[in-house]
Amino acid sequence: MTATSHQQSVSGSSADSFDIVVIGAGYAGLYALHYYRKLGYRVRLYDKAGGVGGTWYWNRYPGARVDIESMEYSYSFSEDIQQNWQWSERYASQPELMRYLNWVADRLELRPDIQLNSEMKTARYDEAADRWHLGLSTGESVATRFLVLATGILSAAKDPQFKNRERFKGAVYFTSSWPHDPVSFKGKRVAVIGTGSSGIQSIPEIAKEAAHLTVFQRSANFAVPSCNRPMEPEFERWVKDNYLEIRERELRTHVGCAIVGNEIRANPTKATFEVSEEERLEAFERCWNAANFSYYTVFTDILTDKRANDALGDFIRDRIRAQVKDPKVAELLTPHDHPVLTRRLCAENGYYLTYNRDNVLLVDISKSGIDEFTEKGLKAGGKEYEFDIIVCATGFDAMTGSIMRMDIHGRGGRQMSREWAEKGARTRAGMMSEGYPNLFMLNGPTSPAAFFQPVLLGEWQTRWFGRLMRRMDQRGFTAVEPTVEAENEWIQHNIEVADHTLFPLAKSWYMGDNVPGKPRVILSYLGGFSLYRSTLEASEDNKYTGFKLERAKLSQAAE
Ligand code: NA7
Repeated sequence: MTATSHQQSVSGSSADSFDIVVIGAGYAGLYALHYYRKLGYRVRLYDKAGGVGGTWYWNRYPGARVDIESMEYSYSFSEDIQQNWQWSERYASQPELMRYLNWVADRLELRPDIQLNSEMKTARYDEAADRWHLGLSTGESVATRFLVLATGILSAAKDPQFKNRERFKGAVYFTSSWPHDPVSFKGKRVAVIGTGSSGIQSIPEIAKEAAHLTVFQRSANFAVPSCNRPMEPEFERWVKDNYLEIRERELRTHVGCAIVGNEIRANPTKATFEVSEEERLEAFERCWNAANFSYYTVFTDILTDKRANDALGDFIRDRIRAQVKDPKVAELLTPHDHPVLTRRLCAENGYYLTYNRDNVLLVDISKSGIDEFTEKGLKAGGKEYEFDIIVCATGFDAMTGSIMRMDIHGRGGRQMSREWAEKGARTRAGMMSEGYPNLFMLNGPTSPAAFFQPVLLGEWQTRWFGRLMRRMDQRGFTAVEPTVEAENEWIQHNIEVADHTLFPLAKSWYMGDNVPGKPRVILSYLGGFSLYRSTLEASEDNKYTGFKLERAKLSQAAE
């Protein structure tokens, strides 16, 4: 007997028809399955992967690790889970995150309602029946009243389209879809292309093993110490004893993280130059010794005032230079082309020190890029380099990629990927899109997902949708979508908020810059979760202002 088969289905639908289909078995999708099942809905979760874990299933490259404290980057909805799971490190590694998510899936008995190796390829909305019809990679067709996309913000790998890629006779690996069998670099000549978070995490690990490593850097990024260390039992006890307060505080901070070092912190109250230079440097130093998320809230104006931001930028630049022996290499690794924090701050674990090793070479490709792949390696800046292995750490079509790669057709056959390719992501609060009724997004584009602890955001959004579906069922509504006006208002608000920050000054995946042809617009809401939450709760309290609720066509005809 499955976990749900004994529950009363809300709609009483047939075997291949569900109340809710969830796509994606990462943090957000697993919780959605659990929560909606508990509400009594008939739910099925599909994922193209061979296991649960979402982004952590795929990104299993050496050194992969979360950049948020493990005690915070974990489910908050269940005391049982919070209290009974033990993290071994302050910042969990990919294998530990996988163990955690598998443990959760077992503990909540989720597996009977999860179908793996099943990618949703198409979704078509049937306006007459208010149903989504889904086509899966397995050839199956499934119908559902509500479709929940929990497909992740960094899950659609970018294809860097290197010229003559097929010519290279050695092995090519992508950090974003790392093999399950261990990759040996022993005695090998290895290249890494890309120095974002994935490159910065994997480079030190690869360098330890490879005969020689060449890193191809197109742009330098800011990286700060990950501050990872074994979990201290006293710290773990203190967090577990204070989880209630910590979780509440997280929801009131800008980034969804309340722990800095071993303390609970609130949002900043002082501006950078309101304090003495000594105090300012002390605050930066505290961040250096704490966690990379603490930098985002070190002072009130750090993301909005260029001079304030430069003070922090200079502090980190000095620290980068101090770690690298060769001044020319140090200068190449020091970013000057964007304000700090406007690209995701990377968490490093020996990254800069790696360039002091004899077996590591940094090649600046900021002007030339990669010319082409060759039989023996690759050419950059007109020079050929020979390799056994090339690792591409070249990033993602962030926020929108995973949704746009599915063929989703809403009212009147409207195609989401075509509309978003032309106009950018169009949503109300990153939750729903006009013309695509009953399609819910968790951590969707223009939600705060890339700028707020995504596990908490996914939980909160899941419950908001849960209340909406309950209300619809109680009142006999069968379809919901945002109004065009509410969607336009959100898009405008999102842009205006970003324009008050320094984010538009950087080329970044937050702005869609890393994918050629992608419309340039901020993809993550920067106004803070408090404002985001109050906007959506106010709508809910007011009979869902900004959303259109409709009754079934058949019942309307009968009235
Ligand atoms: P990122 O941060 O987007 O980094 C990708 C890196 O790859 C970056 O250095 C890029 O240079 C480089 N890149 C991308 N395409 C090319 C081509 N065609 N040629 C050379 N170099 C290229 O992705 P990550 O996977 O590292 O991290 C993603 C997020 O995961 C991260 O922000 C954290 O939130 C977790 P560029 O900067 O574009 O010049």
